[in-house]
Amino acid sequence: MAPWWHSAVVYQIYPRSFADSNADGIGDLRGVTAHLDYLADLGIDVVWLSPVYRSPMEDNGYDIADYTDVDPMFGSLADLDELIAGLHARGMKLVMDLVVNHTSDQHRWFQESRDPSSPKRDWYFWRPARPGFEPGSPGAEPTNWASFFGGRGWEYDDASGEYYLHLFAPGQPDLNWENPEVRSAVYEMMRWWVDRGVDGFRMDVINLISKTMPLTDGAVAPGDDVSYEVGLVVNGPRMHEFLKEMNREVGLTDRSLFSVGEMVMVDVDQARDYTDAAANELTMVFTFEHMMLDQEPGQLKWNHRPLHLPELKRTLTAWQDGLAERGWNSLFLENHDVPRSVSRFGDDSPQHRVASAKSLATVLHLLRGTPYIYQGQELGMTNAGFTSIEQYDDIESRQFYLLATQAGMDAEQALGLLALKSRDNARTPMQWDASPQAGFSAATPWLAVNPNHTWINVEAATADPDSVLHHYRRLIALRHELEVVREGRFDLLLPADETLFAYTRSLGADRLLVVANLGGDERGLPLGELPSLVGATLLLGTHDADRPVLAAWESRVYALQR
Ligand code: ISL
Ligand code: CA
Repeated sequence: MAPWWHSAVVYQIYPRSFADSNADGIGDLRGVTAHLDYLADLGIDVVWLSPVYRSPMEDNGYDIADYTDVDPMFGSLADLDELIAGLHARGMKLVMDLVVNHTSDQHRWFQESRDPSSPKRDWYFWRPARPGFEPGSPGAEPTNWASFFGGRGWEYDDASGEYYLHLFAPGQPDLNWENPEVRSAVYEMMRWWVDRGVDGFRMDVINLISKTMPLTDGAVAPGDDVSYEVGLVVNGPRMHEFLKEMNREVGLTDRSLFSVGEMVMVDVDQARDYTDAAANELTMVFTFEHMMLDQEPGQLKWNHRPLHLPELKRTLTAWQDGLAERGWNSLFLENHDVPRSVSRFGDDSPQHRVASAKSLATVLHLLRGTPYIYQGQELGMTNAGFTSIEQYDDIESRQFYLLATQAGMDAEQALGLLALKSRDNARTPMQWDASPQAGFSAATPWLAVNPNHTWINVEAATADPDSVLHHYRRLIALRHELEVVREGRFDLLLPADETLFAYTRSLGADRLLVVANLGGDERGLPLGELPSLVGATLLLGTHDADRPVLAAWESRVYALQR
């Protein structure tokens, strides 16, 4: 029998932006619990909750100071128990964010580790300065590794004269997974959550936990930012060993728990090894190859270039094919780190927003794998539209602006790139209704609501049978109803076409055709290059007409005659 997550649809909640129950301008757990019927009506099976743990919030909770407590900003453990009960009562599951590549520098493990004589010194990567360099002087970092957020990956600690490694912000020191005490402390914490009722984990940057020992320079001159070399920083030699151990020690497979590994810079073959059921590691990985197609190859996301549709199709197809026999895919176009898909890959103008959001959803949700919806995506929420640096909150965005302008980029250009790529595009408050703060909060929110909430919101979308929201509801229902959507074979059609995305899914005698016009001009249906539509039934479409022409951003799903 297929594992339960083969029919599941996941909804990601970024709690600080979802719903504020106590009018302090910040979303919280009771806010989530208040909206569970909305998620159940949509057809959601699993909620992935971004971090709510105690945290100084340097990286909005991805810097954890206490793994077994809720930050007062979000509520209490009792509130979390209530959320779990509310989800379970509606047949939904809860997946917690597990951030164990690093902790916060406020975590007591790290506080103890600061003392060189502490038994926890080795729980993190403390290293002396590069030989021949004065500790703390330019270029003295132990290796040339960079931080994912820009700048150096090492922070100098005056008190002990050594550096600690942080692949993200200085407030996010990397845990040393080579140390078995670290691993057992993490597994114990995971068991604690499972015993509390959670149904699985989304594992933050999990393929960074094994680094190649000893830590050495990457293949660029010291002082240059190292490219994240596979095997050195990413996908290190003990990854499979650590994941198998975690699975066994926490009982992930035994208890049929959900485990999705967020993995940067992983390829299809590696992903298959991580998610092969026989390996007992992860149920699926969450990867980014398709999210990097609108940046210059080998460069940072700020080196923007337009998406070329055939490349997106080629990448998605490689993952569909590569994880067909063994392994399992995650399907997503949005999370809390990337821009809104309708602004990025669709057309968020009033004329095309609804159709393009629906058609992007269609081509994604009918692939094979587990679809993820990021809060507000089901409304066709758009990028933030910020125009000044003060409007941004995100640590990565602010760091980029600072470093880029220091390096001579003019402010206009930096702001233009932020408007395209900042993580805050995804983090503006959820738009519930047309009221002044979008029904998110009775106070001024921590990040501004998008002015377009007056027409893009849950209340309006619920009332409109042609809304993006109702289209998502239908896509989810198709997955629940049709085995061909869950398990069918994927075949891409028209690979070189620059605006049409078309494919079939086949299982036994059942066959679906998905065809979408991902462009702003009307397109003829190339009937000669598609399977015959004679006797086909239209299961779902974005437009009323059943003509041999696709309108701008129109998509259709047909059940084909055998
Ligand atoms: O956000 C990114 C680039 O804009 C990614 O490189 C991101 O840092 C990477 O996908 C890892 O993300 C995860 O870990 C980070 C955290 O900031 C992200 O929010 C989280 O999703 C560090 O914990
Ligand atoms: Ca609140």
